[in-house]
Amino acid sequence: MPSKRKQVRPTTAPVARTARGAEGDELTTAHGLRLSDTDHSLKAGPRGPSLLEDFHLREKITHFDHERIPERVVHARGAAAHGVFVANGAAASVTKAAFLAEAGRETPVFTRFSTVLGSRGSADTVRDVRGFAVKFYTAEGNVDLVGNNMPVFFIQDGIKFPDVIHAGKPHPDREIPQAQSAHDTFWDFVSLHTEATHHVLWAMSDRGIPRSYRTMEGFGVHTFRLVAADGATSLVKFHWKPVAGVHSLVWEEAQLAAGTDPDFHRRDLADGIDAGAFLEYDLGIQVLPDSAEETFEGIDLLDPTKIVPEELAPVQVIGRLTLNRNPDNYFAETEQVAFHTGNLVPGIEVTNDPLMQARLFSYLDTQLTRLGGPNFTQLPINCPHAAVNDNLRDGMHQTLVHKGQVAYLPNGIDGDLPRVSDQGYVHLPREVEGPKVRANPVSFEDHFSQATLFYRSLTEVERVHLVEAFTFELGKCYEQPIRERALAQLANVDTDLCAEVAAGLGLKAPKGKPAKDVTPSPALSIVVTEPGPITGRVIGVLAVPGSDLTGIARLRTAAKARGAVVRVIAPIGGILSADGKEEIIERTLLTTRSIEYDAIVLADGTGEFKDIKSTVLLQEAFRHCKTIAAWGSGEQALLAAGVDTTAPGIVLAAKSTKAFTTAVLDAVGLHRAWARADHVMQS
Ligand code: HDE
Repeated sequence: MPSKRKQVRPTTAPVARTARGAEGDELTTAHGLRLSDTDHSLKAGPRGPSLLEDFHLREKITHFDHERIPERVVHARGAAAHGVFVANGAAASVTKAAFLAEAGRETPVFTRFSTVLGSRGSADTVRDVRGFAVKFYTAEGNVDLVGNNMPVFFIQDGIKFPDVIHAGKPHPDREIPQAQSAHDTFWDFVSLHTEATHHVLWAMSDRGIPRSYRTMEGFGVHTFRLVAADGATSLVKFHWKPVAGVHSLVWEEAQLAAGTDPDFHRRDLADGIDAGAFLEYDLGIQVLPDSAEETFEGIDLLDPTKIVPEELAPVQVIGRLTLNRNPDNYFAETEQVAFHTGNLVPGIEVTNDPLMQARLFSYLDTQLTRLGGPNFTQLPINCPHAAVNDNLRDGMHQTLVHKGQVAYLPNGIDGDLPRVSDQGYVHLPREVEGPKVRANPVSFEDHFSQATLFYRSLTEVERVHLVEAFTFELGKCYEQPIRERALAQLANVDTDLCAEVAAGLGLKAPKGKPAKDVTPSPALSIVVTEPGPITGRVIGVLAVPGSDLTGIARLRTAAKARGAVVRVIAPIGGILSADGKEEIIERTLLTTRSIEYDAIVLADGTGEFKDIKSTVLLQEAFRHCKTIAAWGSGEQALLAAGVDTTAPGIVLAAKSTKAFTTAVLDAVGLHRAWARADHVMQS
């Protein structure tokens, strides 16, 4: 007997939708009444008061008054993209979840990147953790991998989350500073709460200021349990590895960008996708044996302040994520997407990591307030692509018109449908025992050894950045005892690190007991020595009337072939033309800053040109160790701007040739000429 149960969407108006999603071309009220005027309120005479009777005025203003929903408590500032995940089959031995295991299976995804501390309108490039949340619309239901760009977290137990967030958010009395950790309450908390040490080192490292979402790693943070088809289980850590490599900004650049282009990361994401330079990440897993102790090489896998170094357990790639479509509407998609760590399918389970356990409660709970009730799964961006057949009914914003009489089980009226499935999610039976306590395992007490491991795994230039970041942040604190406590914490990480930060603050370095036998993990460093992909990178070419337009076109073609773009910068706007060729001027010295470019190239013809703004542009690019290049008379302009053309990362040529463009693009592929950092300090 066919089921009488049906879930149908409300009948849509019998009018075709236009490209912008509207029904027809005529303006109507929300109730479909066509309007003849939307610019004048109904008044008692042209100079008279407005009339309460004006239903259009009231509807228009009332709807406007309610346009905002509560922003996310954390991760309010975000940007997102649609894409696809394609599994390569390598996970088949460890999980029965088809979207991960089946070679070639394509799963649509929606990925939202975010900062943690700032409000929705805050700047993208602040020093902070980045969220990396992926919703997989699998055939078995939605799976959310709600990760960050750092593999560890500030706290070991979710009950501390309100504490760390309250400490990091602006001070409650004046609501400053916005989207910053460089303030007293943050450092007060993390210096007292030493389990945050490892994470604080990550946040103060270059990972806290990514170049773009494209060049950012992602981590599941917690250990998950995968279940294979034969029931065998493994403990795993998830990693997203960006195909474009891991790269960051430098701090001064991040600060400049926060002012000149607060949308730096979301613009880069959207522009890249529009230009066909899609974002790509490999999904990898570290597979660790599922033992009773839940440890690996002495590392407690339930402790979210610990990593498993890749040298001990290699990351095995199980598929690739490609982000290839921008959202059509920020609010409907990016703002309304609702992630939940409990969205799982058979083959993936959570572990007893006490941070993860609290998250399993929090995400569903927060959506009820943020999205105004329990029916947010019906919003298009949250709708599973699998069939939904629940007995959940009514509630705010119910958009389904459920039919029939039955919304319960068991039932005799509707054939006892919907029935439970033999393919359904079964929690793996596992023993749970122990006294009821508010306590952590003893192994959670090691708060420093992995912070030491992280610091000692960095290259010299990364260590310098880390020291500068600590010195900057602590230098912004007003309370001396907080600085001193933070130094005491660093003394237990590394003596040199502590001494250098102390020197920068003008304080005496305290003594500590840093771990001695730490084996560095080179995989933690992000400095590259071979040119990598330059997809999505931006090369600014400074040109003037009379510049060599053929050379610019050659660079553009070569850059485009490698997924990068060239933007022409000139003193004033318009079009440059010579010998029948034209170049549109995309930026003028008034509308640009160095932060927009990964490299700045001076075209032949700029030799006599000198302007304080171009000098600043070049000086900043020089200080930030970006590629600087010139051909022909461009070299003269470089010298006139005070650029040391003998420094590393400066590419010069008499003419624009293929070899020159290749050298420029390869230099961009190194991300930065870090060897120049010494010249910068001396100059
Ligand atoms: Fe979240 N987190 N979180 N978090 N989190 C939220 O959920 C929470 C944690 C992460 O783009 C909220 O929908 C608790 C770790 C991302 O929409 C909220 C704890 C990691 C996003 C919440 C944590 C994350 C969130 C706010 C400690 C990395 C943005 C709005 C137990 C593995 C998702 C929302 C998006 C968002 C709670 C810790 C990642 C309040 C209680 C660890 C990427 O539910």
